[in-house]
Amino acid sequence: MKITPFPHPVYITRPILPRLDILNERLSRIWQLKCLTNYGEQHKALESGLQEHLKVPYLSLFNNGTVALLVALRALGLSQEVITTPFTFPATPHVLAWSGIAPVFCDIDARSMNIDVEKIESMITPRTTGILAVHVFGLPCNVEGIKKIADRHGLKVIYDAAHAFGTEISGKGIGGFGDVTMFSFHATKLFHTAEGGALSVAEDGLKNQIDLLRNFGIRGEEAVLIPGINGKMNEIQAALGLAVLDCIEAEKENRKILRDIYVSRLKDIPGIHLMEDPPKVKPNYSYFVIRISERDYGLSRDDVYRRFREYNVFARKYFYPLGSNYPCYRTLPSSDPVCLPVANRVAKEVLCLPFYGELDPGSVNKICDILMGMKR
Ligand code: T4K
Repeated sequence: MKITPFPHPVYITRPILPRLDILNERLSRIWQLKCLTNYGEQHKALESGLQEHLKVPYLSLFNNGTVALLVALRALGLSQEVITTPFTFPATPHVLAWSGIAPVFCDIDARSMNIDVEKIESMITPRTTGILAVHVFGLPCNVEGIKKIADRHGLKVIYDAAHAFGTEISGKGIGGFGDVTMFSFHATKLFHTAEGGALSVAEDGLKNQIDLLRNFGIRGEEAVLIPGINGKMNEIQAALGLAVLDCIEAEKENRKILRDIYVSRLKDIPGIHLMEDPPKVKPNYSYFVIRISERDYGLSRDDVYRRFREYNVFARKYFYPLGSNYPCYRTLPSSDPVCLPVANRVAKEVLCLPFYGELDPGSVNKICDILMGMKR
């Protein structure tokens, strides 16, 4: 049977939109108080609500995840070289470059697509000050392995958990590992504030330093202690976040249903590989990712991506191109593709399929039909 294209574009994601009347109640309160930013009551409520939801000791909200990462690097005093992954969104290596730090790209693990712990140690030099690892697609890095290496060499660890809102390892929130963890609350993320982010840390001293950096280094009305930046989340973002937070559990339940359909339809197709949840990990259902082996499937990832577009399906090649192949980083010694064989292969195989709670099961089945029909 001929499959017809979707009548409207089907995107990789759509943001959770809370009921307008619920959001309006919060907006009315902001209008009443005329406090639009600089830590009002919405901000306070979201900061403590998320601290509890994410099971982290301390949390600071930010206007986006990228500024949060910049502040994390500054708060930990990182400099010279930081080891990171090339398989990530541009923000990860860019915050290093913006901070005058050289990104040193380490290859990734073929299964998890996260930084390969076995390869980190060989990249450490006297100039290395830290590790910036990414919990790609919401599944955790080998946090124990990274901790051992960091402790052995006196390195700081920052996790980019932009994708990992709500992921847990053995009941512990993902933001409880490393020195600092960054969350992104961009509209494309599971939880969002349109634009926004947060840092979680284990110690109150570091939280105070982060909060100082987030607000220009200002302490009180008459003291500016350090060169800070403007990283503040405003009241309207925070109000949206509070309304979205109430929708998160229902969103995850819907996504689980969709994921189960994808898995049951795609798991036995030769050449299509699905991500598996590692043991002891509570997944957050942030992305549905397939990897396509051209040799076994008969079509390349790029073929599949193009064919999907003919059906109005806008799958995404996260993360292609690799950070190490951007013109601004490809001359770095660690960017040599010979040193990054897994990342270079994986970046040509991955495809993120449409995945959000509002997507109906019929559409997911149709996306699977399209994928399976491509080979005929
Ligand atoms: N680290 C990692 C690992 C990250 O993935 C990110 C962000 C960061 C750091 C930085 O955090 P932030 O500073 O952003 O807080 C999107 C996001 O723009 C980006 O924030 C995100 N990662 C990345 C994974 O995805 P694009 O270029 O794919 O976005 P865009 O505009 O093409 O959106 C994708 C689809 O989502 C659209 O086709 C339709 C849908 N969409 C998007 C938006 C913005 C909507 O339905 N509504 C919307 O408002 O990067």
